[in-house]
Amino acid sequence: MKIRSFDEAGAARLIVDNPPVNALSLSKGVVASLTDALRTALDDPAITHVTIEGAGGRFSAGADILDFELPPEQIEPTRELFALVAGAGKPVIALITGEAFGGGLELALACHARLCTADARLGLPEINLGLLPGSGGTQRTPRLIGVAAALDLMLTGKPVTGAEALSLGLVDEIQAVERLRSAADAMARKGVPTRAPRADAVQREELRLTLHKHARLLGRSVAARQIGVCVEAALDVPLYEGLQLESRLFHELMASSQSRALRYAFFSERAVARLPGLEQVTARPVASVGIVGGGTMGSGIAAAALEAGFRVTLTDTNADMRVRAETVISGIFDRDAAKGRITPQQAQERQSRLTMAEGYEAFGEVDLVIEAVFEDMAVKQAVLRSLEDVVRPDCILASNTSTLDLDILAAATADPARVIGLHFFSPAHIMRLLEIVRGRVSAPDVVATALAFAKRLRKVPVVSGVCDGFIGNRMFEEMLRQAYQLLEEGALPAQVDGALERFGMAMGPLKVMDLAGQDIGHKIRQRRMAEHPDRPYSIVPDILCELGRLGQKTKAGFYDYPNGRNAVASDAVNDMIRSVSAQRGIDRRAICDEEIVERCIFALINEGAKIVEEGIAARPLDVDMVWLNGYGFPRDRGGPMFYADELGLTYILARIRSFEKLSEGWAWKPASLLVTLADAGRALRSLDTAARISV
Ligand code: 3H9
Repeated sequence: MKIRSFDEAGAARLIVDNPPVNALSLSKGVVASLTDALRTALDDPAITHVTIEGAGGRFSAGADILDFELPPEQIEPTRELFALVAGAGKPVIALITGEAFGGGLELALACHARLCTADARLGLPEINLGLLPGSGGTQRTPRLIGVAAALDLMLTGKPVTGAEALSLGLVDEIQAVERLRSAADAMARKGVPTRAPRADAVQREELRLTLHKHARLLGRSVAARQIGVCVEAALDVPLYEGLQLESRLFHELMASSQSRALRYAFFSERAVARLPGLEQVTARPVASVGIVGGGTMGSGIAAAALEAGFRVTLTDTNADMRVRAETVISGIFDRDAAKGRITPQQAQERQSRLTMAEGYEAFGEVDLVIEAVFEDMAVKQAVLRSLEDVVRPDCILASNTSTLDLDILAAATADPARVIGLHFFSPAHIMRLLEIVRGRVSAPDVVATALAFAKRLRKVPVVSGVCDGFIGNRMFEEMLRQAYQLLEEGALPAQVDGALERFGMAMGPLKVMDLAGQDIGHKIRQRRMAEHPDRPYSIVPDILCELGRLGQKTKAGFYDYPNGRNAVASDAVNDMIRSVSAQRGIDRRAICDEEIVERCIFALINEGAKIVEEGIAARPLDVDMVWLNGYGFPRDRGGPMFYADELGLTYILARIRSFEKLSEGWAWKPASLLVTLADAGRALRSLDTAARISV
């Protein structure tokens, strides 16, 4: 039963009970049952007022996102329900605990009053799905709390706490959870509060200023612009007309490519942890974690694990490194406390679960050990072998390698089935992506444990098979190859990065290499040249290294960094690039942004398709989640695989074949998977059927 109800003290108590998040589902009958229960209460003369609450300590996470495939008229019952609530002849009061998000908050806004707990979370996150609040939010929120606060709520999508909601005027009272019902009864007896409307002229000025504040977002997000349109209408037209406009724009947005991409991202981020084939596998319990190595990665991983509630033991043979690691970790928690993200007590409690140790003996009872030592096969193999002598037989051994072959690493141990890769991205306590590298013989329950562990760290875990660079770096190498090639053919760094940043990448690839350090790329290229001496490589990045321009750390790379962080175009580098072209006999030509984007992004798509074809990634969505969460691919384009489907595989393939004629044509051999799917008129997304995705 999705709605429970009972009568008490003259009140009808309606409880939304649709686990896990009490979504106001149409297809599961939640909206219909709530409408019936409300009608019954309103028709019953013994009932003086109605309260609505959510079961399990959460009010409602909003509309059921899976319903969004329904035709527009089938979504109407939600709006009809909210109209019934707003127009009820008896007070209807929302009692909010946990989350009231999206349609959940809009239901509460349609009520005549709202009571909530201080720690409840209220928000209108529809923008994160490329939508606007479509059941009254854009009209009722500004009328209740003013346009500035309403726009901030809708454009950031960030929730506010109950206490903040009270100061905004979004709710009427804060109450302890056990007092909510009786306080609502008292309010109904006294009469629900009413508010005076705000002065029009002030509101108009606030609208102008707030839209100006969010100008950058408005430039990119269609939903943001439509939210602005609706909120402006809230100042100009009666509620009824505003609601009609909102409904029309909501349905337009639903069909937009940005919204489809963002909804795909929402479900895919959850689907990555449900790896096909592991459905019946039970994860091993993990309460304590050992970490080997107190460097940047080791410290970051320790901070992430402590934050998630694990007991952590960190070892480093070097006493100075131990001191440094402890300072780095406490610094992370102190900064969080100073910014008000956690209390000083929480910071202390996290730190208290950390034990520093010199040797591996301290790992006797831990459930999982992650080595984060120097990136060298022999060093890492020696660490794993030594660990085997002290840990329990069921303890999982994880390596944080970013480049080494996990199968060779695991082969050095007596039980390779318990070895897995956990490729954290730096800074490890912040970056959401975690590549879980599954060795040829990694045991299924070891993979399932790694996934469950990552979920507890609130990471987006993507399982990758063993290959050079795993999913993310292997694809990035192909993007970089094009970026370097474009430099030699006629583009300059600011143009390459600019085109990709305008496409939506968080940072252009050349700036990424300046941040990572040109010496890292140099090492990888040396390896590649040894593996394939027959292939031509761009020499531009190697000359940078020879010039000592290693990136941000030397204040000079592809760009100059006079203040250490902000990139400024370098005449010296631009001249060097031109002279490389001359030296290689290349007639430099004008290159347009479109060519830059196509070559760099289609290179990702082609390599991503090969990765799926080889089974390195289980599904296209796994590739996409790597790129959204670790490499700054624009979320509103869904990821390289989703974007390929949006453009059409036939088009992508035709362009890839035309690029095959370029000087590095060998790098453009089309993935067989692309050819097969394009020939069959199918999309990459059709391979994602195991995931619960509807776009
Ligand atoms: C809206 O309301 C439109 C209206 O304005 C207009 C209507 C006309 N629907 O995140 P979790 C699933 S738009 C369907 O892992 P947590 C989720 O997929 C909506 N399913 O848990 C997952 O499924 P699975 C505006 C939903 O505790 C499971 O619930 N609302 C929905 O870490 C658990 O989720 C939002 O955008 C949904 N609305 O976080 C809220 N929400 O287990 C989006 C969740 O099969 N949701 N699921 O993978 C959230 O922010 C988080 O899920 C929440 C819980 C904070 C609620």
